[in-house]
Amino acid sequence: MKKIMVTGGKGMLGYGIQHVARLEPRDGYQFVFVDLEDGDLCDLAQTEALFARVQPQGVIHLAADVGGLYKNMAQGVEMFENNLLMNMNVMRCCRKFGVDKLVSCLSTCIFPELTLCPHVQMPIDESVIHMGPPHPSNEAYAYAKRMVDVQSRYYRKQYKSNFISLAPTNIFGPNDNYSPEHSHVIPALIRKCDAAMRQGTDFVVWGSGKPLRQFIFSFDLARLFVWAYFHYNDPEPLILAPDESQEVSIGRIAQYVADAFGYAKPLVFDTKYSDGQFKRTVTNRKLMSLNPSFRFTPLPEAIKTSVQWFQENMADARL
Ligand code: GFB
Repeated sequence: MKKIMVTGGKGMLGYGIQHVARLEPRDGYQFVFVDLEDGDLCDLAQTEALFARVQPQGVIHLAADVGGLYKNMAQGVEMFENNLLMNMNVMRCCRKFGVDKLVSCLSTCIFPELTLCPHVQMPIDESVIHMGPPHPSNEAYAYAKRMVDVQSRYYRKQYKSNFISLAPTNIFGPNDNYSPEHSHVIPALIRKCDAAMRQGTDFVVWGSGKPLRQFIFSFDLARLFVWAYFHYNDPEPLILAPDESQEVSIGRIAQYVADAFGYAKPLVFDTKYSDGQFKRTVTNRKLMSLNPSFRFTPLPEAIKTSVQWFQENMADARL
């Protein structure tokens, strides 16, 4: 039985891969989900001990120091250092322990901020990843993640390592991180709308609600990560996002959350909070050329599933 070790296995995307592995088991393969309590990947000795214990043939590396706009603005040092350390140690151990395939995780927030790079056109594709500075709101995280692309390509070039990197757009789904200060927008809105329904208060959306994002449901992304593990072997990163036409405003996504809760009052927008990056439209042209039959879950349905998970699992949720 070949073992595929999933780091960050207890996080949102790890939970999604657990869901997919149950629904669509792969003959001859066993997924092994590990998390911080199994070893701190920022520490090389603990990372080596984890690899020695699991002896994986494959790795899907999801563990990261991540967060939404406001965490990125407040903790750039930790997000830069922790992600560099984890990615460095995982790649070193993949080579040392003879891992056949490594899948690492980038993000579409790491691509050039177009208002700073007039030479880069929208929609963004995989070829422009290093062609200009990222948006200032998550610059530290973005540069740490860009090094995953560089490190993967040089392991492939120098040691023939089959290391790939995938760049999802904004992810949401069950078992997300719902902490008010550090979470991404959709789990933050879910937590806030739940509180507004319970307390009869206003559902307050931070910022103007005007910025635009492409959101990907964690269960769809998990299927794409497993597909890429078995079918994608290029050195270039691969963007994983729904079509550009699925780009929505923060205000629209907040309304989907309100609808899922049955919250009937008007949304309130608190513009003293930063909007962050206005727009980062990416194309999924390369993904759809390689996996043309893939279908994304419609956004309102995915939001409803995520809200329902929160309502049913609030006691265990990361608040
Ligand atoms: O997911 P998010 O925090 O980060 O979304 P980014 C920020 C947008 O949602 C801003 C609005 O326009 C916020 O004004 N927003 C509204 C809120 N209410 C809230 C709220 O209660 N909490 C939060 N967090 N936002 C992320 C990166 O950027 O993109 C990640 O920070 C990751 O690292 C992801 O790469 C793909 O979408 O701006």
